[in-house]
Amino acid sequence: MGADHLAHKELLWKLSSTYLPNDVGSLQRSLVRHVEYTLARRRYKLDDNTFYQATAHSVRDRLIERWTDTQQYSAKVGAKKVYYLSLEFLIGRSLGNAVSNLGLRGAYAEALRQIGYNLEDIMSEEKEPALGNGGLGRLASCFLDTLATQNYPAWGYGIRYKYGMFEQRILNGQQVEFPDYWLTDGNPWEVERLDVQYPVRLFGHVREFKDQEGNTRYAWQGGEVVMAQAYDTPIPGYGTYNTNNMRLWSSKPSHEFDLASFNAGNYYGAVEAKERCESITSVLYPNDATDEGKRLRLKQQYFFVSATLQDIFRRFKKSVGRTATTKIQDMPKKVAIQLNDTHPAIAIPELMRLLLDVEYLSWEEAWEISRNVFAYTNHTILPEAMEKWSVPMITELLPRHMQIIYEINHRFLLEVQKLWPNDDTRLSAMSIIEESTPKMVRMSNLAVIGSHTVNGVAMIHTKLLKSTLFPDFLLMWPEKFINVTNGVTPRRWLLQANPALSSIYTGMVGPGWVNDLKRLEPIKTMAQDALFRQRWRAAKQTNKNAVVDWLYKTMGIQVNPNALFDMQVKRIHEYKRQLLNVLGIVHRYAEITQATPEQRNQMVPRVCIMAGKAAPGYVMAKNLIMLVCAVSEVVNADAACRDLLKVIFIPNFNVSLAELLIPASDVSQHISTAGLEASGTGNMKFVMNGGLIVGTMDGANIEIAQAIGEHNMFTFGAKASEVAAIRRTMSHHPPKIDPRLQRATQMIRSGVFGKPKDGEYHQLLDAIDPHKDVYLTAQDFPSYLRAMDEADAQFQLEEKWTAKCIESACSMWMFSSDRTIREYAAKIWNVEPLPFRPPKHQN
Ligand code: GPU
Repeated sequence: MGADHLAHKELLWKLSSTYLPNDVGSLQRSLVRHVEYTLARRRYKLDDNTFYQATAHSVRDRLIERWTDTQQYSAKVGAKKVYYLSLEFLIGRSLGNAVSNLGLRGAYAEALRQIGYNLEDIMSEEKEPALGNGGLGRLASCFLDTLATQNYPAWGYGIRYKYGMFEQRILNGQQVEFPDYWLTDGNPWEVERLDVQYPVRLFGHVREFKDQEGNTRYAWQGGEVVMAQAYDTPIPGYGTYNTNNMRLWSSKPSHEFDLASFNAGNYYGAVEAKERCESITSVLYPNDATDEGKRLRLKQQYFFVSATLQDIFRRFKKSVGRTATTKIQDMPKKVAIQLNDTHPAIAIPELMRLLLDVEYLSWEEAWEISRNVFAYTNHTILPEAMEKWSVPMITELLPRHMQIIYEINHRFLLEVQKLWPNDDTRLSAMSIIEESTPKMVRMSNLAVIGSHTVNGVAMIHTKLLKSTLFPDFLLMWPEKFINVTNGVTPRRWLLQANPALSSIYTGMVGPGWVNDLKRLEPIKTMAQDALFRQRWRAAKQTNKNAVVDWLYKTMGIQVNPNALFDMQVKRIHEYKRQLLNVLGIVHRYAEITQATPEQRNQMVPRVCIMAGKAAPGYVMAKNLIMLVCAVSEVVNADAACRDLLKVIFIPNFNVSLAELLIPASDVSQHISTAGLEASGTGNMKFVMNGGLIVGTMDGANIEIAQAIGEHNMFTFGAKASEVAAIRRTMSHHPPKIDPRLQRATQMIRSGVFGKPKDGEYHQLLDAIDPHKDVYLTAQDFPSYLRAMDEADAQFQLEEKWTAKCIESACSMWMFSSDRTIREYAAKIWNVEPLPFRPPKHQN
């Protein structure tokens, strides 16, 4: 190395090694610089949107410093990394999260205020990226926040959909889907890495040949090659320099591809083919916990997995190059890959292919590595959600993978036969291949066989997973199955969403609770303090007032701010039983209209808020939305209800709306048929924000009840252990219908809420006929009403109610994703935190 070179290096280091200043004046200069030079706008007459863009760029500069330093540091150390592979990341807005995690919220607010802007207004200019459906995608984003906050070297990998989750509008009382083109204003949070692109092959054929040692080898050739383009988004931790990376892939045509088709003289055909390439990452499939089995979806999955594994492999091999002692067999010491449900499970045969066909390892060596790299999280036991791909489809699209899957299965079934000779029933249940016409590949079996650990997401879910979904696998590998109960990040769901409550917490115990939720526990005793209860109620009222104002401003609806705010906000699904909620509302409406004025005076006023999207092809879910809207119209217009009952369906539920609504709830509903909601995560957010739950003994509700005390939850309904027997008996001994349910359904059927022409309401109600009440809606109705009445009664005891809320909210530490991720790190990934401390820092 020459002296010149060293001098240049030193100068470069000097020029770049200080962090940007964060005093108010410097922030202002950075904002104005971005307005002038990044956005190329004049300095006067700027709208909020321009200032949003400028603020985002200014914050991004500060993220980038920490991000590149963190990445460089972890590469230097050669630490083991976690890769969280997910087809969905429901990140929500970034600006508020970034300034808060950087500790710069106050400084930016002040910098903006002095030049005539309001940070909150600026923040609401951000278009929310909705690259996920619901709980599964949001969980992935909570995990990324915690991984960064706890200094774990971890990357998220996913797809940069051009169109995210559709925008839901309600037109004529029905859901209508509109495309969500979220990139119209560009995306200041991402960096396009033009130097990170990988070819991804589809279709083609497999060539068999002998290598030098005479072993039979396979090469996948021909077909089409698409390019995967990386886009990186920094994920800042809270109160740490560590900033992780979320890498999302976008598809584009490859040059080879272009030339071949154009040279063939088929201009139109070639352009169409180009469009087809880009279409791979164009749209998020809007199905939540249901599988559509569409070909383009398999292409998406493979495209994403192939690019991701090439990237992980390249990084790993670079690190092998750095230390002479590491070899490819050490991959599991450096790489942990978590499969977020089976959506990325094609990664298992893909890694096998790389190890066999590219690295020339033996099958045994490759399998050993692969199995020690992958772990799989299951998020549902609903049969309709189990991913299956037809053998002919995989054979056409991914011929080599089909071979590898068959080989994995063959070797696996030999093991099964050794354990259980002549047990064909067990063999066919455990096989990756379902012997149907056409044959199907069961992705969940592949994921279990190819992973070292399989986890469920709440205690009851893991139990059911073991007993109903994978009982044979459990016998074979009892230690493979573990539980890791879900959690949510207190940064977004408390600190950002609920400043009123957060400042109470910080005032009581200091700011440390934000990444150590256990510190809230001592506040429980304050439930006995009348003055504290009053402050608590004031915070809740602030949040309720914000919703009242929002409802009036955006929907023109006036509601009573003192009413009990009751919310059910989540994807619309039969198993989540929004229908039970609506029937309860109709019952309440009937009670109000039939009550005397004196009786009305005794009733507790309620605002019933529902929100959530229905998959576009899910008829029952769409009918449900129709019914809610119709009920809302009639009830809200009825003078008898006035202040006593309002029913509101809020369109286009998303992360930002959740941040507004959740802190304002008194009661929220998590009322799935027992055994069917794997965990639920909304339930955790509501209780953390000082709301109480009306819920079934399902998913994480059970563990929440344990943590906060059962007396603090309004539980009802059949237990999971009773469901099967109830279903069995109902066909020949249908239970008597509760007269109140009879009245409610009669009102709906008779047209009190209109008569849609295709009999949509009849369809909904026929499904709860006591003979075939699959989701036990009629069955659970009486106990549901009892729980609701109990909530009403308790709500009137204001002081006691507040005490319940305080006790509950301050007992929620175990539902922080910080606890969840520590468990993943210890039990599954075997990774350690790697805090990065900057060598030089001038603030
Ligand atoms: N979940 Br599978 C989804 O949101 N989407 C899916 O495709 C599948 C599961 C949810 C579960 O329904 C919910 O109970 C759970 O809390 C969440 O995943 C995160 O584990």
